Amino acid sequence: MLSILGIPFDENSSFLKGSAKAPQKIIEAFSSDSSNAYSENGFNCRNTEKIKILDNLELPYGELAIEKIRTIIKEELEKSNHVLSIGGDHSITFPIIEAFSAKYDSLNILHFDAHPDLYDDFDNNPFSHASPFARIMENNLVKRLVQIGIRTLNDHQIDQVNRFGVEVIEMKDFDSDLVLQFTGPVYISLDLDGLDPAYAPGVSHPEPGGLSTRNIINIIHSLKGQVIGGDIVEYNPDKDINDITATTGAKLMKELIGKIMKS
Ligand SMILES: [Mn+2]
Repeated sequence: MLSILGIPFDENSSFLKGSAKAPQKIIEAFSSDSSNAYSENGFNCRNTEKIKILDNLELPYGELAIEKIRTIIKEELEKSNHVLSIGGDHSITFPIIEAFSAKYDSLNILHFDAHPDLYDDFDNNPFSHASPFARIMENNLVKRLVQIGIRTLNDHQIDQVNRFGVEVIEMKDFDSDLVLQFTGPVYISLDLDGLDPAYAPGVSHPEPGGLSTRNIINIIHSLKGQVIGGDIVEYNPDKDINDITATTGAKLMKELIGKIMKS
């Protein structure tokens, strides 16, 4: 069983709010009759015996929200084997990974993003959406972090990459024939701004020169390893054009579900 959980939370966004409105829009696009329910690897994503769409999480303010996300994901992982979270800003990934690492040993993270999100501290907020992977790595929650699509490294973040041994595949070095191999469970964290803004204009921090939708789908399809969960974050409906980004988020949601359920 895989549970889909909307996490409408954007308190830790540093520049623009709006991603709290994302889960409803992406799940609407996912459920829309404009497309059928199948992932490209042949899984019926609307099979209600295997896929459960939960009500969006209702969250308190501040650090209590982080605690609640961790608790709910832990509870859900006890009931279902897999959880796919729809954010929200990227700060949700830290408490989610705390919950996953309690269940899964030797966890790997595959992280698509324009940004490494490794700031030790951003605007005096350790839970900033610019910092979740610093919190994950300093707490030794995963054995391997691979980042793809990165095109915003600064000196501080290069220091953090080296400090934590992060494997960064920068956009300038990206090879579209890339095939990734992992030992042990893989969690996929997908920030929609990893895509080029041409494919996903509805984000708070658009960074031109990014991945195509097909690049990401090919990496997910060709990945060798067991994918056990993931998240799709940072969609900002206020910045979208004709729901392009919601539709793209829903497509990637299907491909992630297909990969999880068939891997
Ligand atoms: Mn980003």
